[in-house]
Amino acid sequence: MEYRGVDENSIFEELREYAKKNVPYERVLSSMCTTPHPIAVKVQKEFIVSNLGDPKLFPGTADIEHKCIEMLGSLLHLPSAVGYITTGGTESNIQAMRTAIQIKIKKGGFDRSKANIIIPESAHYSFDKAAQLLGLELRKAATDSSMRADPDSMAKLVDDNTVAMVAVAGTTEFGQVDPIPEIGKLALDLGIYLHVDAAFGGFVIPFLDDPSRYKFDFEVPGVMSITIDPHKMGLSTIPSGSLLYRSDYYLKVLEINAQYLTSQVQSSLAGTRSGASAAGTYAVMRHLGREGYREIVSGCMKNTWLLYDSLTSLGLEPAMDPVLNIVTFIMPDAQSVRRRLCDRNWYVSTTTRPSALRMVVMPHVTEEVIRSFVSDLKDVL
Ligand code: 0PR
Repeated sequence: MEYRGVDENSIFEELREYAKKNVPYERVLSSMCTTPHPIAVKVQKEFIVSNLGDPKLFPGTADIEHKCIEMLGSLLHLPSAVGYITTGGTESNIQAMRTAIQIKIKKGGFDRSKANIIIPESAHYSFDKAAQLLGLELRKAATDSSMRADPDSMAKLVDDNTVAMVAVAGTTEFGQVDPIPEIGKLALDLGIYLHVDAAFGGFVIPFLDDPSRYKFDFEVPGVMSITIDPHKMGLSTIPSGSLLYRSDYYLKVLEINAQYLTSQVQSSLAGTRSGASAAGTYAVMRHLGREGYREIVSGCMKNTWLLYDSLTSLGLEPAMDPVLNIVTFIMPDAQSVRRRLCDRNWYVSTTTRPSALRMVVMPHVTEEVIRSFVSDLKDVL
């Protein structure tokens, strides 16, 4: 830091130069984030001073957070659900695993040094982080030919020291939904905590033409907590994640004494945390309503099939039919295709098993973007 401060205009000029280096979302088919809804951006400024880490100082913002959880709970078939706004899927997943451990400790009769969690091999890498942080053995269950978790494989990995099982509603790579009712039954039979990672799918599945096709939320017996991210398909600003629990008990087991806070206790992982994120999330959910999200998801799915059909017409082979707005095409040299697309300022990602090119059809991936992308992909191939 220099001794003498710099005037505002110069700072803006400097920052705009930096911003120019960033890739505009219209060239990005690899991201689960998108341009946030303008209302989410607009309302944040008014809550920028709010710290939800000390909610008794900001009771109005805390009410907004509760309303967010209530809206999310009703979307996930449990209006009485409890929880809080997090920084994203990673924090929510870590916290869910921490909850499961605390519950197991309360129950007693297990060896903490041998604690393990069972996740499908398709689960997000945030569970690897959770396992490292919390000293958990990570047991990865097989997926079937359509990349869905195999409940039998999960069952085989369970032992007395299993603290949680995880299922995914909208996998990161393929956008697949695990057979959550079957996994829920297994979890109930074995008395194991089940967490559902719907970081991506939570704001997509309820708005599909036939949402009942994929049961993934609190309507499934056995599901104790759910990760659902407003900063992905919820169109809120970064960072906005959320973690919901079936009942208050799960938040209680996380409580840490914090006498110097007005609330005396804290359940969240982050201490000081953004009230602006909660306000932005509240605003966009209230503004769009289910109808608004349905329109957005319907547009994304239409474009998903447009991209799918266009790539099939090029003679490419899909890795699977899209379930959500993620398209994957088999490509042994996916990495090199990705690099060549990058040279043309297109950003896509790849999967490893099978080797495929992966595109996420977020709301900024419009029909026009798809046509221009397909034309460049054709050249590149
Ligand atoms: N769970 C699932 C199923 C996810 O797909 C992700 C993120 C997470 C949890 C973790 O969420 P946070 O990143 O909010 O902590 N999936 C994407 C990924 O890692 C996130 C992403 C978003 C990556 C935008 C790139 C990007 O440009 O691939």
